[in-house]
Amino acid sequence: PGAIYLKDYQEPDYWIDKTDLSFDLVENETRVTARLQFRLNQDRHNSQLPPLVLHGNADMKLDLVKVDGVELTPEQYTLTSETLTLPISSDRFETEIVSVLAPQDNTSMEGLYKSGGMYCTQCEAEGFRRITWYLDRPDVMSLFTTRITADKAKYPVLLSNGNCIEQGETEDGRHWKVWEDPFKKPAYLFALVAGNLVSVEDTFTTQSGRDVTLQIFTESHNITKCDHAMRSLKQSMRWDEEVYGREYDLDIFMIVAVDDFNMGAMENKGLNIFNSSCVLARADTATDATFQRIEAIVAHEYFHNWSGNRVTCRDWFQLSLKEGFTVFRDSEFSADMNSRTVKRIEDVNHLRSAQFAEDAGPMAHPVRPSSFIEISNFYTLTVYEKGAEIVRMIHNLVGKDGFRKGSDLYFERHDGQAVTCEDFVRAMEDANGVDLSQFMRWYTQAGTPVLDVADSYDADNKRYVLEITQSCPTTPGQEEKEPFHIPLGIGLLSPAGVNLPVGDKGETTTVLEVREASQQFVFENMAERPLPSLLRGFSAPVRLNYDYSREDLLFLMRHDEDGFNRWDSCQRLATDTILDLVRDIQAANPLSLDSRLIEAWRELLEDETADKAMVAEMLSLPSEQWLSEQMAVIDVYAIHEAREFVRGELAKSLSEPLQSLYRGLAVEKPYKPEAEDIAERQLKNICLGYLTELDTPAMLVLAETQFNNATNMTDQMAALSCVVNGAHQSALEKADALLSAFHDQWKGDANVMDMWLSVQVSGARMGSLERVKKLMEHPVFDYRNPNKLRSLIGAFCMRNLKRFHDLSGEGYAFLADNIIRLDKQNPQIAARMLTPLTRWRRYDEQRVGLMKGELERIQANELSKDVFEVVSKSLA
Ligand code: BAL
Ligand code: ZN
Repeated sequence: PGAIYLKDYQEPDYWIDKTDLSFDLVENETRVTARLQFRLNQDRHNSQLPPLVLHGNADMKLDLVKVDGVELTPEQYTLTSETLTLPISSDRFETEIVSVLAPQDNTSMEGLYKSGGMYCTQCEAEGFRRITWYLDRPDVMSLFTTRITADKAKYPVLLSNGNCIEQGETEDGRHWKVWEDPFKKPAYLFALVAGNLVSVEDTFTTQSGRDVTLQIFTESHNITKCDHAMRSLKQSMRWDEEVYGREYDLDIFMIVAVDDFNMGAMENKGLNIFNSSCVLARADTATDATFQRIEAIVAHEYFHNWSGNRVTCRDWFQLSLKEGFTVFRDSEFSADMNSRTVKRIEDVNHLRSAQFAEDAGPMAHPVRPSSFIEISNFYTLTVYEKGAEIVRMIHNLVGKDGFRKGSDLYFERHDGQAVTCEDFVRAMEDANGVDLSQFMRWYTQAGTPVLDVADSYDADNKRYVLEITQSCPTTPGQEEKEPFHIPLGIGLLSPAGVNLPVGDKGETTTVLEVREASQQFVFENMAERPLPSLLRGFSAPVRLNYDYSREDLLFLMRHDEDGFNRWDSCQRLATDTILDLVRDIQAANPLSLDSRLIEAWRELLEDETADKAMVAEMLSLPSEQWLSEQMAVIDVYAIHEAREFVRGELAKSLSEPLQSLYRGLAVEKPYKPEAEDIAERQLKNICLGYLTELDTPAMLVLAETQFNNATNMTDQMAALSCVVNGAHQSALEKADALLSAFHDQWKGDANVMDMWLSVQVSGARMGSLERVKKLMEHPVFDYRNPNKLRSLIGAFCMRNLKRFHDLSGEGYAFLADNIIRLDKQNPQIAARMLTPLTRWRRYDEQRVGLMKGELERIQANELSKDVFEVVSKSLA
């Protein structure tokens, strides 16, 4: 398969003004009749009429083609596996095309397919071409009408985008509905659902006083799990009005929960389709993390109505135009609903441990890629999370009010259009009178920039100087990098711990604009040598090196006014300590834990006035993924051993304060998914995690009691996880007993069973490959369901690093076998699950050989474009 390039972008030859679809849903055979009104794109062609080349897919059968009412014979058109080409003789014409589909056999979960007993669709990015032949590209925006006919008893609910304008019944037990979407949209936003569903309903009154009906549809046994999503939806709608001035534009907004879904959710106009794991929650079935994820994803999909649907992408290279902006929007929403600093810590933690790895691997690509083979492979952390960081940097550069002026101009200027990342940045420039031309490099250059910071102090002249050098590692296809425009938030602390004035108006934080490869920033009138607090709030997605001593880090943990940097200093302290131990393990030295880490943890545990959410974040050790990123050659076993050693030593040394904090927090109260309560549960369960590292029956009883008495899933799952992951030899039996009890309690709940699968394979103690293989035979596992694949195979290969990277190579062979099998069923998921093998160059020689061997074994198969692209780029 070949690549397509951004530089080759051309407008389409024709526009589609109207799209009129009719679905006849019949078991085993669905007929789709598409009547399309075309108009020549005069900007590209004045007189000559090019043939019409429509996108399609080999899985569809073509039953009929008419142009302006005249049926074409097969000699008159050209049909390939990917296109249908029709001769054209007029600059305005209408086509009628009938395609025949087999949704029940569609396991790719792109286009129209069946999930459980219902029909549903997923069209982004290029799924619509599996429903009918079409100009399936986001710059072709059309008005859609959709008629759905199906058996009334089996599919009482028939949904599509927009408003239902007609409905009726036929004599043979079937019924039909016609939906009309008054807004032009690209085909990727089309959606259809037909099923036996129930709904919860609410209303929202917009700022201009219009009433909007809100509905969440689900299978009847899940109807009690929709309240949190509904509350989140209403909060999102209000927030978008208040913060961005954006009002909802249809009379009805629908969300449908489906069990089989490749992504988290999809923002189809007026009819969002959600993976059930991202919408259903009840206190006893979902953890705090799930509640928060639902709040964020409901908001994200809702916000797309403006950032994505009203203003969409010209082409798929611009994906971050809608995704980066919308992730930024949902992240700010979550920050406003919960703790801003904690949200920032969570986002940055994710970015640094996973996106930085992507940026350093063979699939590294700019936030706006310049080429791709399969666009599905570019729904990445780089496009989403780093894309959001770019938008955040603009926000930091132009300020809150400037950003609002820019977004107002962007929405006003481009409403109803398909545009580019330049258009977004230009609106920000024009509204604020700033020049962001150098800043645009963030969209075009891949790789994580590195800032090396050195400082000097001239006591005679009371002058302090920060010397900043930037560089960016090479990435595939990009040897040379030009300097980035980097907003660097900083503060300076006096030796007494005072945050000194550094800004023009005496502010204690200032943003330095780094633009050169090497640049100096001078601070006058510094009575004493200060300690810098650098990259405050993680003001740019870079790696920052400054030679902090451990005393410096402890000092910043205590005195830095920037909450994010207090946490980051704590992380650096733990990272440095663990990496020292890794070196000791490699040198076969005896291990002993730096007492400064113990004392820092003690201080955190004993500080009764501290913000609990912050303490919980600070007590969480850096992940094995993040630690791996710090090593030139990743030593999986040593990282695991060192981190476990630190957990064990902290638990031993701090057993008393841990127990006392735990007991203080273990008070029964009604469950509320609100920031303060979430922080208390999180801190309590972190203490329990450390305590179950102690190989004592009493601590096991503590966890077991919590498991048995829990009235919410957060506490029950945390207790289970502590026993499973903290399980010393003596506790393994107990862990199995709890897993079995949990299974019996929750086996009827698919989303809870996903957690049950993950918890027992993501930690090294219980998560053997044998267990994974055995669970694949368990009745709750379903190879066709992406959530089950992610929860079992994904969790083992991505999180259980010690077992996956076992030197026998069995983990690698297991993943490769499954990629080969899965590629025939669901290429998107197969390509995504391949990620751990793509990092093969980062390991020791033996693992390099084993991982590369498995990639080559995969490559020897006939592959989808999705897997082909990832494998071939990984081996290049
Ligand atoms: N557009 C795909 C799902 C999402 O990012 O909202
Ligand atoms: Zn999105």
